[in-house]
Amino acid sequence: MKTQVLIVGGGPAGMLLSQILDLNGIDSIVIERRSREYVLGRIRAGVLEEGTVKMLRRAEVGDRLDREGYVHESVGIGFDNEVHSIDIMGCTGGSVVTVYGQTELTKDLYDAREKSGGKVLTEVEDVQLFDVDSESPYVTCNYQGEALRIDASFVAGCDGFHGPSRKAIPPSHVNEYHLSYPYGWLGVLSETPPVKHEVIYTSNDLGFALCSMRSDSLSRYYIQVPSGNQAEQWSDSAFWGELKRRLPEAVSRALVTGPSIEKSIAPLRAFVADNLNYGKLFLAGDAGHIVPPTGAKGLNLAVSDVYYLSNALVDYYKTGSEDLLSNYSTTALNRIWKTVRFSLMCTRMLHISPDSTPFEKKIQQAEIRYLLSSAAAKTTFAENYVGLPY
Ligand code: RFL
Ligand code: PHB
Repeated sequence: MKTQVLIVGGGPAGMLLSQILDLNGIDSIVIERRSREYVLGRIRAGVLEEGTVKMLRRAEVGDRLDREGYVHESVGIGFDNEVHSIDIMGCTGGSVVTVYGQTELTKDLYDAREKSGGKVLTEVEDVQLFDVDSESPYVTCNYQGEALRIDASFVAGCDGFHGPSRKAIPPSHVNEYHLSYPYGWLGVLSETPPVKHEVIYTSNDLGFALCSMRSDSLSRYYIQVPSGNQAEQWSDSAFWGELKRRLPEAVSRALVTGPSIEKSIAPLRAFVADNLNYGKLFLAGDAGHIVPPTGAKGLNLAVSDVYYLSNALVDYYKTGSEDLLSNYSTTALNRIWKTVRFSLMCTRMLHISPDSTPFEKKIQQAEIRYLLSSAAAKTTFAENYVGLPY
């Protein structure tokens, strides 16, 4: 098989890239390790930046999002037994975020690719990348029991943190930066109405808690738990009890609980591969970086990477110029590092770290009080939360 752009990974980054390339007359093949059902069943992100929404509309997959997504003009910070609202729309002069599940967004992308006859091969095994630093890169894999070779002009590595693409860059060509936290997020999805039409990030001495939603009848909640905890250790009643203890009392009282329909633990960590390009290989999304979920940036960063990469590929095929492609890594990393900074800042400000000193705890509280009392600090927070421009 042969294509212009071979895309490894059919998550949001890979599928969005393939959709935008198609709209610009560029041929691509997506190869995905999992089944479509598996990919669409992964409960993950929920908060979309304004730039992400614009990109999805530009990719002609914004209709359902515009109909069903929930526009949020503010975000809540639970602190000192109260919810303090930050008016993100007012602070930014009109920007908002949209709550729309990653599962829905990915479904829209799979449906759009299917409708236009896109080549998306799922349940592909043993993907290996070859000669990515030459003019003729290719990938081999097993598909439906047969060995397959796909030749391409470019390879887009959109295969998440554990995929093979990043490993095709020799260690001498990339610096990797890692940070891990001694805690994770235990997340529960439940068929209950959201406690408030606002995402609430709560800091409490017992640990961080987050109230979010997917629809009027579907809620998503998280609590900070120590690393090493397993989701099975947490019964539904233990989860709800702990969540209620951490939320401001008025929120706890209003919380409607019910059986969990999904429960999982995500470890918190940050990672950046400080070079997203090697020869004809370009990394985008979680393949190149991971942020802790505080601030809701992972999926949004995947989309801004795709913005830069798709522009560069379209420009190459329209004009023959490789300028944008050569600058892709530097351009994307500029925004990535600033967004990692914000995610780390939110994580540090809102979580209880088992090894923080009493002095550090006081500073952490002062940081939250400063945020809630300063118009300048709120504006800085809001500007990052709605997404830095690209
Ligand atoms: P994905 O979604 O991991 O997709 C990569 C795809 O590559 C496939 N793959 C392979 N395919 C072929 N061959 C191989 N050898 C392969 N190995 C892997 C995988 O099966 C997969 O389908 O990466 P992508 O596309 O870069 O998208 C990134 C986002 O999924 C991720 O950043 C977000 O989910 C992070 N995230 C959040 N981001 C936000 O912007 N807002 C949020 O509110 C938010 N909340 C979250 C989150 C992530 C979480 N977890 C579980 C880590 C909440 C949580 C709990
Ligand atoms: C979610 O709705 O899953 C969500 C919301 C905000 C975050 C992370 C996840 O920061």
